[in-house]
Amino acid sequence: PMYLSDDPPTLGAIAELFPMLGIGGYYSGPRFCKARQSTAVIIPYRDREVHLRHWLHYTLGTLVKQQLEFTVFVVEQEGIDVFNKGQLMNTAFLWAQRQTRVKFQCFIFHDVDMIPEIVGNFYTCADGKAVKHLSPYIDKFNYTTNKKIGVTVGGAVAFTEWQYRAVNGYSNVYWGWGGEDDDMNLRIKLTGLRRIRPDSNYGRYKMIPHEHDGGNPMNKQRHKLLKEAKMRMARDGLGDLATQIVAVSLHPTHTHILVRLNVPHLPWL
Ligand code: UD2
Ligand code: MN
Repeated sequence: PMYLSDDPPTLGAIAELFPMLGIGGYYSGPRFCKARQSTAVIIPYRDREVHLRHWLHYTLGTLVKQQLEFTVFVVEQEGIDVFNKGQLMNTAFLWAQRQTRVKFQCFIFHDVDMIPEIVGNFYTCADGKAVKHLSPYIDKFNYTTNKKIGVTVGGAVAFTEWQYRAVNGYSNVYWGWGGEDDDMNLRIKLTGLRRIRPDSNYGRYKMIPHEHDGGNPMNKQRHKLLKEAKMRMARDGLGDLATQIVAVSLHPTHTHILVRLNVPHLPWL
């Protein structure tokens, strides 16, 4: 098991630990060879600074050791309205594709509180129709997976550009906690893709213990939304995303994207 301190290094101190990263946290890969894949790690975020410091402190070194070309994108929802993880993911995916000089082949959607424990769990994508769920074995669940726990593709999941476009990205309609990961799992199946996982020696993660966030109340409509997922899939996602990028800042360890969402009236709140 892994024990984390209450006070991880500051962002400035972490930057000093990783001088090999360029502007915006871009790592061009090992010096004497070319990385096979270029990976964008996309982290939905709001008000979890201590988790982000832990994540960067532990994971940047892992990514460098894996000899990838990569950038970490932290995509933050502006304001205090209900959180919408799917819309943040979609926004960051489109931005990473359109606005940067790097051609990313692999997009990894990653909770800020999930710390990979094994350096050899590669942050790369699989070929063809296999979507890679990187994080099936979690300390909180004693590193076991079973149907009761119900982790589908939550935590950390890797798509090639083609795969992510084929599923039309995440659904945009899940506000608050829950459902968007199960909806994505369904999209993967309905699109004819399959889900693969590293074995239990590799896909191991620590989930930093936390309470439910105030701005992310449990979505009481999530089961209902999931029932209509199939019907919605073709239009709901990358295709009908309507978000605004407010600011992008290039930090020494990561690229930060601040996003404004159109928040509807949510009767269940
Ligand atoms: C599970 C899933 C997660 C997601 C969620 C339901 C696993 C391992 N994780 O995590 O992927 O599907 O259920 O929505 O299965 N966040 C913020 N600020 C907030 C709220 C959320 O930064 O105020 C981000 C952050 O990256 C966090 C992620 O959203 O890790 C998921 O939220 P959570 O950690 O509260 O949900 P959890 O742990 O139940
Ligand atoms: Mn969590």
